Amino acid sequence: MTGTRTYTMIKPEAVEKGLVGAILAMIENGGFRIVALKKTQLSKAEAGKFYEVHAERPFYGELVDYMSSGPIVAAILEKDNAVADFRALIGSTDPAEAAEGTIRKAFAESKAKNAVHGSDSDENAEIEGNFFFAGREKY
Ligand code: FUP
Repeated sequence: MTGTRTYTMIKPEAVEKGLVGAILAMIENGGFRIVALKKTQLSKAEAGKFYEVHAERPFYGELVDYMSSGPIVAAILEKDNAVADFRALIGSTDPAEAAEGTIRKAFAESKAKNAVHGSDSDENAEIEGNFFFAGREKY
């Protein structure tokens, strides 16, 4: 069975550039229902924990610094086949490779500053959503 929820973050550079409304519009127009939504900022320790799976990658330190550098907008989204459909909507990690019509094609600056995060599995969607939201914040 494919899961119905995924987790996303609008990353610091996109929040700074005033793209929250435009990105949420693309998400809703893509057929996703917003289950939970908040603006917050990750501490370095929280960003480190969130991206723990990438700890051995050469870009980990920069990724943690960047993701804790300013506020983000966190959301849980709902749709049939949410994880795969949302990754299709956001496009490739590298905006140079992202397809026309995707959020990263429209708004990402680089592989690191790529506008949005999208969970890569149902299991991670649940872990990531629970990292940011309590039960009473999900509707
Ligand atoms: P994605 O799932 O598309 O967000 O991409 P990855 O899981 O491969 O990477 C996680 C995050 O690491 C990306 F959002 C941005 C960052 N990253 C870099 O900073 N440099 C790279 O070369 C690859 C990824």
